[in-house]
Amino acid sequence: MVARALSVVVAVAAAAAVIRTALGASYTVGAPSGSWDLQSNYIQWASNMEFSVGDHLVFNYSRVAHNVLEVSKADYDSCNISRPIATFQTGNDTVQLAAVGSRYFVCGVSSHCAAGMKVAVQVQAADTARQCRFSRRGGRQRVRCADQAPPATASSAAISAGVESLMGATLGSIAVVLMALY
Ligand SMILES: [Cu+2]
Repeated sequence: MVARALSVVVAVAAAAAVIRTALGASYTVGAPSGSWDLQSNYIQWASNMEFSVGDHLVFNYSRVAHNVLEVSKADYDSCNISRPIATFQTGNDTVQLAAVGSRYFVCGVSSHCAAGMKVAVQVQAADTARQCRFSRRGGRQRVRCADQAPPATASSAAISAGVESLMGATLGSIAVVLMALY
């Protein structure tokens, strides 16, 4: 019974991941337990996430206390803030993840980077990610994977708003279908 419920949850989560990819997801750095601050563990935060091309990061912070510098890997590793690739300092900054590869961000205020205020993200191609479903029957674990569809290209705010309400309905019906199957 528990295993059955779990496999439904996993399947719905996989479906959500697909829709997320098609829309381009928004990730607030440090959320939900924190934001861009001196308390959060960003290595742990990023390890729970999968970033795809088309997603974006949001940095929320007090602009008098912090900023956001995008830097090279070498400068990320050494906390060198003297030659940023880009500087963000509004307190509510959106950074597009437009290409595959690694991105590195640090706080450029005082010694905040050395204190752990730094985050690295690995951005994957949206159309090569796979969704997998795990289930267990008769003591054997089964994994079924399917390739995701390429992401939609249209992404205006108006379209996103419409799709999001549609998304809720779609997820609901997927959950109902799965519960009927099991
Ligand atoms: Cu800071």
